[in-house]
Amino acid sequence: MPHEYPSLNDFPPLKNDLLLRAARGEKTERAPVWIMRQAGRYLPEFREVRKSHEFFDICRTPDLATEVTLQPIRRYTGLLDASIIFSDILVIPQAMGMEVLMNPGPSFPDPLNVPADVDKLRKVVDVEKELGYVYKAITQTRMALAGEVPLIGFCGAPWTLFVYMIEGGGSKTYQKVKTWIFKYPEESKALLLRIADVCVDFLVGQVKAGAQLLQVFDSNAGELSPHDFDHFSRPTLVHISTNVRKRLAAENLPSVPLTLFAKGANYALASLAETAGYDTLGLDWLVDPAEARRLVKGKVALQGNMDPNVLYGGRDAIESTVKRMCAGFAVDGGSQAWIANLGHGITQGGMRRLETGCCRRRIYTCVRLKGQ
Ligand code: 1CP
Repeated sequence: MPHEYPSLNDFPPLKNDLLLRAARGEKTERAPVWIMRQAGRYLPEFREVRKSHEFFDICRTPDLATEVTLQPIRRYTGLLDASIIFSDILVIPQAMGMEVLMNPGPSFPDPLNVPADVDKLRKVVDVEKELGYVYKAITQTRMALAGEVPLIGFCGAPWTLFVYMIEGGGSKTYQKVKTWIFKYPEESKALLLRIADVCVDFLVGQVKAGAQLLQVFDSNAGELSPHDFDHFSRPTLVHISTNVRKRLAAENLPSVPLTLFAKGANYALASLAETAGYDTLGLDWLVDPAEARRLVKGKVALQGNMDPNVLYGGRDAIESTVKRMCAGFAVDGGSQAWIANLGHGITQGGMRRLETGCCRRRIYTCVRLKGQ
């Protein structure tokens, strides 16, 4: 059954728009906070759901996806300023016709070994048909959130998805995927653009279903040299931002803010801010906040960037890191165009409770740690 899209007026009014204002570059009374992978394995209530459901079954069942998306929002009532729909970046390779298992990390039984294997992918991907379950989950979650916080939609960036599709899972050496780009550059670029087109459809569909901000995860960007990033990732990221914006306008959909998290690509911060077409750039912890501000010259908002392992250092380590982040990201001494987050996903043994307040007068953190 095709998903019935709600009209925007059907959704409850948003009570906390800090995230959306910060993403648009506005000055906010404090920095909004959300945490990458906030719905996931560090939460006992998530592990409880996982006991009786396979990972992708949760993604494909809107009631379950809604439930686990809401878990961190309930547990940390008032502390998180955004929710992110529970899904995975690897639903796009699935939609393109590849099998993906989760045991416990992602694995592809039949990865793309040589360019001829691309013929095994669906020629035309009907994103609505393949991923309509994500749209249902988004609509249902946005209703259930009752306007408490905005809902983030997302997808993996083409380069990062291409890595998984060729390596067949996470990789330490990136040898197979590097073989592709250096031996078959034209075939690689063609496949990357095919993936980018699916990303565009998927992101537009998520806005239609109710997503209020979109994030593109290029988690493997840092594996490319600056030159190769310019050839194999950047064009696809620009393709996505340009076409998503065009389609949203043409289909009379909200012009939601776009965030790009290109992990490890801090070498490209200045040029991404200038030309990639995203409102916010997510940062890992390898770049100093004040240096990042200097590089982007006020052209984009910033998100990040605490090393998730600082959470293991205890209250003092967390507090001093948060204070340095607040000071480094501050503009005119205040919180502006900054979304407080980690520099990558929270790990399974990460924090139980994080509260970050950041304003000119007072900075506080209140964090409880949980053992592994
Ligand atoms: O068994 C389980 O429960 C698996 C754990 C898990 C979870 C909770 C995976 C497997 N994916 C997810 C959910 C998920 N993944 C979300 C929604 C939850 C939230 O953010 O609150 C999101 C946004 C992702 C995105 C994702 N998946 C990325 C990009 C972000 C990042 O971490 O860099 C990537 C690279 C993936 C692939 C993936 N899926 C799962 C794992 C363990 C991985 C990474 C594996 C690897 O290191 O290669």
